[in-house]
This record gives sequence, structure tokens and C-alpha cells, in this order.
Amino acid sequence: MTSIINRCLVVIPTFNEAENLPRLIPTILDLGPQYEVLVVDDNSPDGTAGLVKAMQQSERRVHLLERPEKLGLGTAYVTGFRFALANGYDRVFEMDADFSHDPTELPNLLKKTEEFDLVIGSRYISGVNVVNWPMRRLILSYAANLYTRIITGMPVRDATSGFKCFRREVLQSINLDSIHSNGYAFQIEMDFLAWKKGYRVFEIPIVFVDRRVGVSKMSKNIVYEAAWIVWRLKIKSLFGIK
Ligand SMILES: Nc1nc2c(ncn2[C@@H]2O[C@H](COP(=O)(O)OP(=O)(O)O)[C@@H](O)[C@H]2O)c(=O)[nH]1
Ligand SMILES: [Mg+2]
Repeated sequence: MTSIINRCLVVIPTFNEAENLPRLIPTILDLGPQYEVLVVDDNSPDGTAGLVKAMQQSERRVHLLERPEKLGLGTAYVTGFRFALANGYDRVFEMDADFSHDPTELPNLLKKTEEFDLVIGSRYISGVNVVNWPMRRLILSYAANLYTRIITGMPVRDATSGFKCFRREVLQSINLDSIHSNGYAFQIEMDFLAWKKGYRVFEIPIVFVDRRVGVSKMSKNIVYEAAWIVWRLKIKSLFGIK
């Protein structure tokens, strides 16, 4: 039996990830010829974009979009999604550059998109699978997910996860112009919109390991934004606002 190979784009937003990309990108490309990578870099001072350009010399499956300044993770993804839609990819992944998301899990996410429209790599399905996070951060993340689930009613255990795979149709159906959230709020918003549209959402367990190199861009504002988006989504959906 011949199986149809889907063209997959792994979108990786970056800000100062020069220490991680040279190991991450080859690992993804080695997963198979259907995998391509799009780095959306926000003018990283550490020369991340230059490294990607060097890789592009010998690899046609590496793509780069450069933005002039640090504009946030959500808009970086929206830019990447538009690229994916314009260039005919069937599956679109979100993934961090810092190895918190294990690239060898990508095929597992992909496989599940045969049955589901959005597959999320979840830290909170079978217990708590987070390695090396300070307890404070873990509690915050877990509580944020509980709060999101209670208020929105969305049956997703890890709505702030940034490791996921969309079928193209999901991204096509979402009005990307309406998305302005940036941090964890962005992840919640994308999951919520897909779920509300009736798409089949599924979570697979993953282990999330805190970054070993580079620095986190997590901030207080990102947490406030996420706390607020949950109410905004809930209220908008109650009034049927798209
Ligand atoms: N393009 C872009 N990427 C970003 C921005 N903020 C974070 N990232 C990237 O998003 C991913 C997750 O960010 P990270 O700092 O590891 O967040 P944490 O895992 O929540 O601590 C990494 O690949 C970052 O380089 C941004 O403003 N613009
Ligand atoms: Mg990280």
C-alpha cells in the first residue's frame, strides 16, 4: 500500500537561538524528506539568521523569514502560518528552538493528524512531564491550564503548549488577522478557535525539558496576557463574535 506523504513545515520562531539551531535543524531534516523548516527570526543580535542562511546554501528544505525587531512569538507564528498556506504545506508544526520540545516526537504528532485536525504535545496528560523547571514555574503553568479549562470549558489539558501540529484546513479556517496575542495566550487562542470550529483536537503525552542553553523570553506580561485572553475568548464565543 502506498501512503501519501504530506509536505510538513516546522515553524520555529527564534530570538537568540544560535546555540540551538545548528543541532536542531539537521535533526528535523533527518526525520524524512517531507519535513521542511521555517525559522522566523526577529533580528536576533546573536546572528541566528546568519546561521540559517549558511544552512540554506546546502539545504533547500530550510526557509527563513526575517523581521526587523523582536515582535513576539504569536505574530511570528502567524507570519509562519501565512507562509505555510501560501506555499501549499499540508501539515504545519509549532515548535520551540531550545530543545524543550524533542524533535523526534514530530513523527508521532504527524501520525495522529491522520485522525485529528490539531494534535498537541501535552505535558499534563499522564501526570506531569516537565524536567528541570523551577517549582514556581511548574505551578504557574499547571494552574494556568486548570484556569483555562474551567473558564473556557475546552477539554485540553495543556493549552499553553507550543508543540503542536495543525492540518492545513484548520489554519485556513482561522482568521489570522484577528490574532494579536503573543505568549501563552497565543497558544490558548489557537487551540480554542480550532476547538470552537469543531475541529478534532487530540493531545499526546510529551516530556518537556527546560532549555539548557540560551535564555527564556518568558515575562510577567505574558502571564497577564494569558489570564486575560481566557475571558476574552469566552465572552466573544458567548456573543458569537468571530
Ligand atoms: N521570533 C520570535 N521568537 C521568539 C520571541 N520570543 C520567544 N521566541 C522564541 O520562542 C520559543 C519559546 O521561547 P522561550 O523563551 O524558550 O520561552 P519559554 O520556553 O516559555 O521559556 C523559542 O524558540 C524562542 O527563541 C519573539 O519575540 N520573536
Ligand atoms: Mg523555552
